Amino acid sequence: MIKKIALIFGINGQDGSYLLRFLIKKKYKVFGVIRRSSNFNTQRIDDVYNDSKAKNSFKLLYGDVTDSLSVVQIIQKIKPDEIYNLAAQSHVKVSFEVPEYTAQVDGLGALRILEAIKLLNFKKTKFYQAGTSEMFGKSLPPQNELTNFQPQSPYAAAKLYAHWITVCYRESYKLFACNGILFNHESPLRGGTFVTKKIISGLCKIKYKKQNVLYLGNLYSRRDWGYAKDYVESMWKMLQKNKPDDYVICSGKSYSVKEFINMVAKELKMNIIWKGKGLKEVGFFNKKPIIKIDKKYFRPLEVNHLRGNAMKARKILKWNPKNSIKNLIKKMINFEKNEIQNS
Ligand code: NAP
Ligand code: F7E
Repeated sequence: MIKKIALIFGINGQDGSYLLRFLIKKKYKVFGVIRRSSNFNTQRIDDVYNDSKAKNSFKLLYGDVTDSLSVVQIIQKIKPDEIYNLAAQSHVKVSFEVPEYTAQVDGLGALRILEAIKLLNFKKTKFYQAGTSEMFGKSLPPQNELTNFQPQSPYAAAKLYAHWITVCYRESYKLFACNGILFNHESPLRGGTFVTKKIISGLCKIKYKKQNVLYLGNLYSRRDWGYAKDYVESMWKMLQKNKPDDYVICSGKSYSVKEFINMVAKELKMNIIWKGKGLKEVGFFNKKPIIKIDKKYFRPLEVNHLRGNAMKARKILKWNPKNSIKNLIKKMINFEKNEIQNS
């Protein structure tokens, strides 16, 4: 049987790791692009890489979406059936500090891949672009494919360029190119500076006396959180349709950061008492202040409320998230407890 070939940019990130596992189960041969780093950066995929059963199904290559030549050469060599562009500087707050770099990677990165597919005349290669609910910015919820984009950060503006250049190449050159507009999705493999992982890791460490205080920023923004493993399936589903299109992927429910903290605390059987307001708001556990606000975690502009409507994906892709936020929290807590026990 001839295996389909997938190429993933951003393979060692959270989503890359779940997508790799998903595609290997679907019997793909997967090539992943990693950047050279001064230390090992493949922890999320090492188990698959070292698994002898996956040996002939998974290869890593060095490359970078800011380097057009490496992008063209890799695509020319691999001749992929499907390309997933997950590569990004994906932290919204950090994008205010490195806006030009973020535009290079998150905006022009997509253009470089699309241009390579066009130049090589790889008409059969399908392309997935990792778009984001951040592009909706200050548009009010519920957000769907018809909602106006009003980006509120350099990250969102860069991703919006990638979104429209994907549409442009689809319509101009008839490429099979799709935008997934994914709302926040989390997992045990989420990077430690994103709020869900930071909260779960912080509260677990506080419970087991490995940390005293957790410092956070805005507790009142609301997000529509889902489980990354469910969301990567939608990426693949988009590329299996007869026609390329754009889809919102979300759970349809939103919670504030403070509500998320309270859900995690409940699961950990920690009763948090909140006192004070604004920068003076504090969360107490057993009379000790364990959550404090630090203004360094606030952004110059905030996206206040994201809550999506995934009706189109449900109908056309037959995609449905399998895990509730409660399941997600349980999985993340279990992972964190194991990490603490093994440390
Ligand atoms: P992530 O964990 O931050 O992973 C990003 C990946 O991109 C990493 O593998 C990173 O490699 C790679 N990368 C960064 N710069 C690169 C470059 N110049 N060339 C090649 N690779 C590069 O992000 P994620 O949560 O998995 O998200 C995957 C994608 O979906 C991202 O594009 C993100 O913006 C988007 N997205 C995420 C969410 C979410 O809630 N998770 C929601 C909507 C959209 P290094 O390890 O070398 O840095
Ligand atoms: O922030 C607030 C913060 O950084 C969520 C990325 O995957 O999803 C992610 O972007 C909310 C924000 O995610 C802290 O102000 C409070 O309102 O976890 P986050 P994000 O900015 O929503 C989208 C869809 C993406 O595409 C992105 O790639 O939490 N918040 N206190 C905090 N956030 C952080 N990071 N750290 C805090 O201490």
